[in-house]
Amino acid sequence: MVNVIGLGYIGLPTALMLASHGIEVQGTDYNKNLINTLKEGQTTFKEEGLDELFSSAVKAGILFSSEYQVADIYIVSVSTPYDNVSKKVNAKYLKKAVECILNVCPKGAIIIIESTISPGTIDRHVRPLIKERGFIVGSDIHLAHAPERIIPGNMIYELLHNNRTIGVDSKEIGERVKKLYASFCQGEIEITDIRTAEMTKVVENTFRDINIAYANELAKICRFDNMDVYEIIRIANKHPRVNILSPGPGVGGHCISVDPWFLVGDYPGLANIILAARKINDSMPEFVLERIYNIMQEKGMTDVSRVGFYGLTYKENVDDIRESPTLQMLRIMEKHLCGCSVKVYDPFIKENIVPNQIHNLDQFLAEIDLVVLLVRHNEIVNNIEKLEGKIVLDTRKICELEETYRL
Ligand code: SAJ
Repeated sequence: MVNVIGLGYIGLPTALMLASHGIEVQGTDYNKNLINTLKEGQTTFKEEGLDELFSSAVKAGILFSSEYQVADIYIVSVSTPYDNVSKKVNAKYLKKAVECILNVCPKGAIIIIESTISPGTIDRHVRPLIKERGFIVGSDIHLAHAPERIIPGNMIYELLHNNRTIGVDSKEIGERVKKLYASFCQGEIEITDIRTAEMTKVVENTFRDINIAYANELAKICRFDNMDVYEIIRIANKHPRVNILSPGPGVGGHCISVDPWFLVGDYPGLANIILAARKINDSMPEFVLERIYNIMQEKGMTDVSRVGFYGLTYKENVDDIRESPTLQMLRIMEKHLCGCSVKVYDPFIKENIVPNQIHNLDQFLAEIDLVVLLVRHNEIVNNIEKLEGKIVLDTRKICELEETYRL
């Protein structure tokens, strides 16, 4: 039996996928509301194909509980934030989960950490914890690190098809963990040591952060010297070895905006490009606010309440708002203007989470003159003609209408 600990954006789909492929699974989360929602037959976030996967896992007998279970294998998928000051990984949730597992697990159990962690986290935080409790790693308890690579918006497809990495101390445990993931994963499964697996995951997300930062820096240079960054990227990408990503209002989500900080925290003085990239991406919400200010001046607009932010999530077609550029912009405005009267709308966010939030696109557009497109949701791509007559600041290159300003 497999006990999946932490039923968030990664743990839940993983638990459902295993259960749908014939593995006996119990899902555990300390959040009792979340467990109740799942027990009532509802999923806790939106993702294409998740509801169907949920039904199939329930039919297959998956169980949910806030208690840790006696199991042969544990998959830990809890949050691993970074410490704001030291920038190092904050392993408190991970350690708590491992401690709770040690309270119930039988000898010989395998603990697989899926949460993203910086290189050395298992050596520094998990092994000592197990030792302190009188267990021997490698005989009483086995450890593995199997970081997840799925992308929100295409999670179910990627769970099935992505290649995976498994870090372990011994080949035998590697093969057992590989067999578990191979129950559903059609990608290649690479077995390596734990530190390499830890580093590889962080390196992948850092690679993307640096590449996005390059696009964002180009956007700033092109704005300064009045060039079209999108046209330049489009043409540069015709080169067989150039593939520049898209500039945007910032890098949100709980992965790319977090993981590179682990390297900055652990290797200060060495992680220079990585730190610069983080700073560039973190500066983008402020850059967008400056664009708004300049456009308002140019148009003689003075009333901030006639400005609307379209999109609250960190990216298109997901309902995840963690570290979202829009929230960062709202926070900056709150701080500097002691309150913020811009209107906000996102088709994926039904509850009120910020002031002046509107829940209908037509009403939102009726109440504003300047619309700032911050997320490329399909809804706006398919309804672009509704923006006719508005002043548009498009941070995602969605809109080709006249009166469209870009980053
Ligand atoms: N973004 C841009 N320009 C781009 C691409 C992205 O501004 O050209 C922005 C997005 O709008 C968003 C942020 O970057 O705010 C991150 O979005 P994303 O789609 O690049 O990535 P995530 O955070 O949704 O998922 C990433 C993925 N990592 C990589 O592609 C290397 C995913 O495969 C990982 O599993 C995930 O992090 C994770 O959980 O670690």
